Amino acid sequence: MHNKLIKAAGISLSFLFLLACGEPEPQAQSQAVLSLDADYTQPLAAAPVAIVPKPVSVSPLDGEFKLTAATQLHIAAGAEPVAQYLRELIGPATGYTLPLAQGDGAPSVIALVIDPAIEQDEAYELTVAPNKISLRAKNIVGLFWGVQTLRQLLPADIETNAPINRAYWPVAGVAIKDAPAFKYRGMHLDVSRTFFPVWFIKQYLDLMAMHKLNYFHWHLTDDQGWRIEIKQFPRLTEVGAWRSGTVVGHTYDKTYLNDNQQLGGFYTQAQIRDIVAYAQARNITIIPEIDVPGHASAILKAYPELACVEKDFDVQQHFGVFPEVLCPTEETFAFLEKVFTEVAELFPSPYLHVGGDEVKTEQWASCTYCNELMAREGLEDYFALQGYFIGRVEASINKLGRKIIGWDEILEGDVAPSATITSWRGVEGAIHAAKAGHDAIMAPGSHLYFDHYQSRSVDEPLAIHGLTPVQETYAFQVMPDELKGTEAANRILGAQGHLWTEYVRTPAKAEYMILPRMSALAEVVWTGDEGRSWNDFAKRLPAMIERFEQKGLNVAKTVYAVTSEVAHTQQGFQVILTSDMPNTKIRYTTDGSLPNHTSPVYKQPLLLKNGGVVRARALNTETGELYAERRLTLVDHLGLHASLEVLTEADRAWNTHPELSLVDGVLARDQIFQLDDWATFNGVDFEAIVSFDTAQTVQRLNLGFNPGRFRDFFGPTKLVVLASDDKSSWQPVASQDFTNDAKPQLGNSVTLEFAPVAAKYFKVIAENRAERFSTEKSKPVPATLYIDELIIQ
Ligand code: TNX
Repeated sequence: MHNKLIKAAGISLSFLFLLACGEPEPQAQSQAVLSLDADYTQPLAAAPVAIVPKPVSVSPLDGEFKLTAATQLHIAAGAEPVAQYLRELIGPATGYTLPLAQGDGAPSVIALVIDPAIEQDEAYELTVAPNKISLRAKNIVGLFWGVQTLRQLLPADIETNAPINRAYWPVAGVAIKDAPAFKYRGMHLDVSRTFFPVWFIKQYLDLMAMHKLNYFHWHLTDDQGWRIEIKQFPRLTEVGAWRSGTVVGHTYDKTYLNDNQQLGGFYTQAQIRDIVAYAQARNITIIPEIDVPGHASAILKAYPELACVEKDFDVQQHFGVFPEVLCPTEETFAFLEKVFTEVAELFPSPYLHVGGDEVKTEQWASCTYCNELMAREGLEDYFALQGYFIGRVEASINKLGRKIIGWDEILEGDVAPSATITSWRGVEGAIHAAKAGHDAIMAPGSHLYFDHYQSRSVDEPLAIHGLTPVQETYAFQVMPDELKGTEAANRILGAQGHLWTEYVRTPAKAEYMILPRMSALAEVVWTGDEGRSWNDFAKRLPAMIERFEQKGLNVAKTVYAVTSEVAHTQQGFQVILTSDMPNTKIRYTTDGSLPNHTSPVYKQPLLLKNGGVVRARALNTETGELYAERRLTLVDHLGLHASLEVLTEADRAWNTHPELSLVDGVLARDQIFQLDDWATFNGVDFEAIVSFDTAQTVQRLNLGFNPGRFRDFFGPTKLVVLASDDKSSWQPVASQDFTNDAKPQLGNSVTLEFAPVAAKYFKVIAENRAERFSTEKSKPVPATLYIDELIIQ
């Protein structure tokens, strides 16, 4: 029981940075800080070179280039669009127009050169000398990425839209050579669950361009709304783009609230053409996704004749996986062919995404037509029917001269090798696909889903579930070891980050979820598996965050979240606090108060003899900013000195050792909801035996059942405790009914207090309600009981 190491940090990288735990020296960073304080009459120092994603090589050169109103552009034939982009990029802040160079002798020139000597696609070379910035690439794609690098060499306030009157804009002398590690570098956005306006999509594309990301996977249709105008089927948007309410809070919470507000929207074909052109000007290919045959509620509300069953379909008002599925009839395939024909006219992408994820087959099972079709086609199961469905859609799309991409589920249906796979359920889908001759895109939820929480801070806004800190995204290895050096390695095209938007209801929150995880992703796919290191990235990241803020974006600072390791030893709880960022100190308290600028600075592991509350925040030593807290509630109780045997069946999918986590002294009820911290019981009671070496006196039990600030779960209906000295005859000690629990009365835990009883063995029973009503499934399901800690006192 002693020296139990409790993994409270959940971040594998954190140990690497223990050395930084002392009091770090403030980094000497002279970067162009905050335009608000800048004195524009004084010459500004050039920004230190801090490029994200990290280029292949960066060599400092003497001197600096001064960008002024007199700077002229030398533009290679064909490079005009890049020149135009550069002008638009720097125009608002500088007011400069960058006229064309007249002859060779101009004193201040930016040259955009097409150089056939540079062989690799998308590669570029950038040299900054006092009189000339020279950017060379094989083609305009490389030039465009080079402009993104040049942009990051300029002072951060180049990103503002307001004009800044400055004598010149300095660029540090440097020679950069660069090329991407992977050719597919993507970001996904779900506009069905939340509809985002055109300006936001353009901003998303701008951010992608800044990060040298080149594929935008646009998730345009789902159960909660159809978002693309299709001329032949107007009801898709007249009816399918609107829902008459949205769940308030999380779908899986115990009470279902709905805002009853009509909500929706869609992109007209004109808007889509405009967005496609905008993306093209940024070297971004937009891959539209029309998700079939599942996630079809919005389609079926508009055209119920495409369903296998008769039902009053609706555009869904909450989130989850629904049984609504398209029926594999000729009518459906003809419909989809027409839809994809219009989609293909709008999007020049070589790929069209057909979805294929999370298909429920119950509506197929109840349909005579489907079963006859299966018999006729020799389809053995519903996976095969799904394969048949995707195969038919693929044939239509191939006729349009395009290739399909599908989520990894489509592999289960024997899909043709010409399909590319987006591997979201881990990396195995991609490995399997690559070996079977498919191209594949890495998209594992574990590292690349930006709808997950980014830190354990209780202050994190509601997220769907999961924990994917920036560090975790950064650590993602695109090329699996087992494929390295094999033929199949060529099939791994790259990777993409995802923003599903069930719980991302505003542009500001979307910005928060992607920034700066998008920066970490960029380095994963551009810099590649070799040649990048967190320590190095962490030094460059503050400059990137500064650029986002200059743009007025809502950036998450969760990368500054303090991480922790807790061990319980003979002396008490030992707490190690870590910051993964170099420009920080950690300030902490143990008196329950929120740390402020005068709280103690963390220097060495803390020892809390009898437990207590540790609240810690990182302090940015450059800006003075204090970030969101890491809170640890540690309780020393008899359970830490006992062994625990769980008698009922725990769901061990996420937490393999509930016997340990239930008595580790670390409470999870005041953090984000993270499944691995909780013992989980589906449709069964929690029943456990606590065994002591010698008899102990017990008079109080407490069980936490409700996670975090933004979730609301059912607690146990009853607590029962029995005692025994031989583990066979049990004496009742106490019991209490909590059937009518409510969060405001109970808080996040239930407590049972009783007259002291001494015994070697205690049996604890927390009764679970038999069922709860599932909003997702619209019917009662077995209730789940979560318990973070069994506090025994
Ligand atoms: C699974 S990823 C889904 C989406 C959800 C997402 C939430 C995939 C192909 N399907 O419908 O939005 O999880 O993280």
